[in-house]
Amino acid sequence: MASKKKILKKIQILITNQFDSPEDAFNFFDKKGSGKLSKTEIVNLLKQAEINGFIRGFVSTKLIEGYDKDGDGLISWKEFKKAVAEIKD
Ligand SMILES: [Ca+2]
Repeated sequence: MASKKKILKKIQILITNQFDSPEDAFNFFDKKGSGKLSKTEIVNLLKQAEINGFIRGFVSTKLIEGYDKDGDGLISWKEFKKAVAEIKD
């Protein structure tokens, strides 16, 4: 299984290479325009980041567990921004 580090690197590359800013990436994947990313929307992000299909579900669950600070099961823009900053480190 791909390491957490490799997965986060792929996400970072996606955001850096395909979008002008993390905000652009967030808005692109927030298909419903709810201001929050659902598990399904995060799975789409992982697909775009070329994360193996077999682990996308698991990885999205782990990402939500790690970055959903208010515990609503969704990743808000604020939480996303913080996650992107942490990934960069
Ligand atoms: Ca949240």
